[in-house]
Amino acid sequence: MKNRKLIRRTTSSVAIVLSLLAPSLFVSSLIAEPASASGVAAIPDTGFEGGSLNGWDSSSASRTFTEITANGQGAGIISGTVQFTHGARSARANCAPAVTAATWAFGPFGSHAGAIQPTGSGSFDAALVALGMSSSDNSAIKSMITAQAVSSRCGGSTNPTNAAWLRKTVTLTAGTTYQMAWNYIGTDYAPYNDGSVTSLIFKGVGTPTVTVNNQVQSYALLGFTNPGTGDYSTGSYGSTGWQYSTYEVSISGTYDLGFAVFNIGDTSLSPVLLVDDGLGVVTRNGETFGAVVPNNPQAPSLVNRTVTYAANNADSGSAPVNSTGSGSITVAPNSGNLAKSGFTFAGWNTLSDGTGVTYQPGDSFTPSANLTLYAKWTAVVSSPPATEPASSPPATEPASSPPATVPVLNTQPATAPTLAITGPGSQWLLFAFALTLVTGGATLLAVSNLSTSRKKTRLNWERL
Ligand SMILES: [Ca+2]
Ligand SMILES: [Ca+2]
Repeated sequence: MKNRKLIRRTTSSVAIVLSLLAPSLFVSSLIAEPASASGVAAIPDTGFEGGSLNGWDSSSASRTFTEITANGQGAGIISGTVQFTHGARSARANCAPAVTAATWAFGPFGSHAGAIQPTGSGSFDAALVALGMSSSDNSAIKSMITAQAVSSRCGGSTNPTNAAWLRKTVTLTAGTTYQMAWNYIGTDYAPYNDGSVTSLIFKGVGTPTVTVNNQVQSYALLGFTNPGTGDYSTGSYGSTGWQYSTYEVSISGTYDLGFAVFNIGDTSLSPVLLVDDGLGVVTRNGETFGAVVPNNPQAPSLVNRTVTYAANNADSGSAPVNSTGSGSITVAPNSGNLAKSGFTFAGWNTLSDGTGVTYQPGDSFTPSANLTLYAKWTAVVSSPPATEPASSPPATEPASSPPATVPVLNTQPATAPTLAITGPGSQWLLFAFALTLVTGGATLLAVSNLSTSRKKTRLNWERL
């Protein structure tokens, strides 16, 4: 126990120091995720967007969690992103791998999320009673925890101790699948297990079939700490990421929707359960952290996508590390200072030649498949000269040369003698013309006689 107290003190100090040193590192975008897959409904008024636990019953009065530590804080909300910092932890043989020191940031869906963490003496048994669960459900859960301690090979204590809980009465319609979002944060380390559950208890008359997380029972195990326990697990320290829990009923009516989170074996290093009506955001050391795969194949599983960054023929620097997560991802900055001579970094592109979709650092989108984002390079443009050279006209405009000779039609009438011919009843005139044609350098010369009679006049040309 001495050792565990020391750990708790150390992680708290590290968290404070880191948050003082580098608060800007943990500013996380609050990305709104589309509410659900088609055919799945959100439960109305379960998003905590009022900034309090109004409308919910809880194990203790509402408070605001400004950070996540291993110290129990009871029930309340987070408003915006909160951090959790822990040190390294060596592997636990046959149970859990080693983990390195990390700083996590958890953001709600929207502006606020519910948060519960065991504190004081409120017991696991009392929490399950408050949620309306039966003693047989209680026994079944404890049996499962014991069995999983064996199957996980982690061992450890199996008796749940103190707990925190949230409960809200909701009205559900038969045949509809409803969902909530949750995120379990393990602040403890293997083999000291902790865990969480959700429940849906009918408040009316009758015995409906209730299905939670695809299992026909009025509860489901959610996040636990030891690997292989609960329906999802974190390992030593860490988070399950945001997950969906699902609920179906066979009788429409009012139900108590519940969440509980609890220590096991002792009351040290208390886990946290965040609750919301949509998926929030998780980063680990600044990188997007997705949803872990469930241990129980029946439990809902979110599809993770991996985004890989490629240096794309950079001369220097390194590409950001891969990012794996579900839902929306935030595009990484050029954190490794990728550079290429003669080019500037112009964001990321889905194709190596830059002709695909371009994303800028800080953009967010939801990948539909694993994909690679390539550094996009834009050639450096050389500066134009200070003064543009004037366009010089040719020194002398070539004169348009007329053709050497132009055909000239010379119709100058020759001075021709006029000969009057007189006779009875008629008059004859004779004109003489000369025509000079100059064409293509050749001169044609012709003369004509004009002959006129009573009926017609004609020119009689003769070439000379
Ligand atoms: Ca919310
Ligand atoms: Ca614990």
